[in-house]
Amino acid sequence: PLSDFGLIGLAVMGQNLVLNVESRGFQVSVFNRTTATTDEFVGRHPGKKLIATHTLEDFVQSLAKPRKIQIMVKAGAPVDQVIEQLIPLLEKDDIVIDGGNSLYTDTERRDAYLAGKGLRFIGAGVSGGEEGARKGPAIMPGGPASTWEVMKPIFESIAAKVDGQPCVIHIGPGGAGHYVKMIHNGIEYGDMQLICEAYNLFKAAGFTTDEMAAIFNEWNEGELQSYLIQITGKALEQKDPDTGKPLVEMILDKAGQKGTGQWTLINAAENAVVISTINAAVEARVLSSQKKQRVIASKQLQGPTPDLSAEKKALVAKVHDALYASKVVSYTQGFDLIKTMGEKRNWGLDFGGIASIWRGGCIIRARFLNRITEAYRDDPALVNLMLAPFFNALLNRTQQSWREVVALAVRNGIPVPAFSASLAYYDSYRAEQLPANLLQAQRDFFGAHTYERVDQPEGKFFHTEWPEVIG
Ligand code: NBP
Repeated sequence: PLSDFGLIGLAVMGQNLVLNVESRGFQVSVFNRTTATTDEFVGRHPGKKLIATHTLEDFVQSLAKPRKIQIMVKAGAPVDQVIEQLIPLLEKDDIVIDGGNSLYTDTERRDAYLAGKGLRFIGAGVSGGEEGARKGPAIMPGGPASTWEVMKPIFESIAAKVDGQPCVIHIGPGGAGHYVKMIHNGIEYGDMQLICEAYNLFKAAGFTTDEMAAIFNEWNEGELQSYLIQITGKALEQKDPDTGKPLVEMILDKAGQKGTGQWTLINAAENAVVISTINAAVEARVLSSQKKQRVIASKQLQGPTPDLSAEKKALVAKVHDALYASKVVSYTQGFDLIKTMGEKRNWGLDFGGIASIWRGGCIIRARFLNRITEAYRDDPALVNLMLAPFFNALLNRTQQSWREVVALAVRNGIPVPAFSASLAYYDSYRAEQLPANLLQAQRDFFGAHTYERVDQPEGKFFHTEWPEVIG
């Protein structure tokens, strides 16, 4: 019989997705540029409903119509190359799905291009890494609603399930799915950095790695319950087989990145949306990668000798609050960006739905996402997540500890870029008065940019003839 689904690109993600789809009762045809990989993969799974193909022609011919073909190759030019090779082999209404981490503007371009050829296209963000792909990822598909309806049974059956709900919804048209996946990755950067800052403070306060593992394991039982907290506890427990030391202490402090965090920053800048927590997280990775410079600077640039020993006992609860509050700020900013772009592009996004599909399968899955869903269900027009009753109360409850943690870190010369950027956002957002009055004076001074007055209606602009400055 002909296959229900086809997948091109049998690397980590592709192989695991194929096994997932097959396990839900579908027959899957597979193709990989390097055909030995195809044979090796299918050979490793005897008895499964997998069809190995060695040419794209055979691959396409092995699929039931309308064909459903998911591309799972390296993002960028390889996706275009595969699409070009497929086009002459496909027929009207066949569906091509790009499940890689494609830039949403590439997805918009491909969507329009394929539509012009009578083909249907879905750009779907897939999160969850290897394990998610195999057992159930969160899927963020973008494209025409009518195409989503065709793909829905397969996507819903392979997605992660939380409270019986599949972690997939139709995000919106065109690039909306890949866009939301990009923001998901930005938020993931923020979550990871916040956890690392907590770890760094605990380390400076003299906690052993095992003690820290116990803290994160305990946090994972409470409000902060999340996949990233869970794996942090497990990672801290891991011992290096060669030295017997905690493995994390043997890992070089140089972080890599693949670009989705930077894409998020660029998009935020284009839309004038503040995402300072994610920004701090991306920049923290950049500075971490400059290890050689940091080693030199550590011998020249002075700071205090950290001494957090007196704070050790109280620190755990305070850092917990600082982490939670900062995380709320990070999601507030992420959703602000999603909302801004969604409105600009008329994507008709369901913010509560987006938070709810992130509860399972994906890297940022967390208990507290339920609260975001509730906030948007209660008030779909919510302007800023921090003002939703639950988060408002949470921030009021945690802000004192949060400040104490940031102050302690600053006094001890311990960098907490994401904690402090989040707090600065909180304090700026809640400030009735900011010093931008002086800023407007400066702008009017040197550039005659004009200003509004506190005693005059909004939208009325004034200019002052400032004194001339010489020299
Ligand atoms: P990679 O991103 O490492 O891509 C490897 C695959 O791309 C191989 O099948 C390779 O074929 C194929 N490929 C390349 Br490279 N250039 C090609 C070309 N010009 N034509 C045809 N095939 C080509 O694989 P991955 O890590 O499984 O990720 C796949 C996608 O999923 C990426 O977009 C990634 O960003 C995204 N993603 C990954 C993860 C993760 O945890 N790894 C999570 C979420 C999303 P070959 O075998 O012949 O070299």
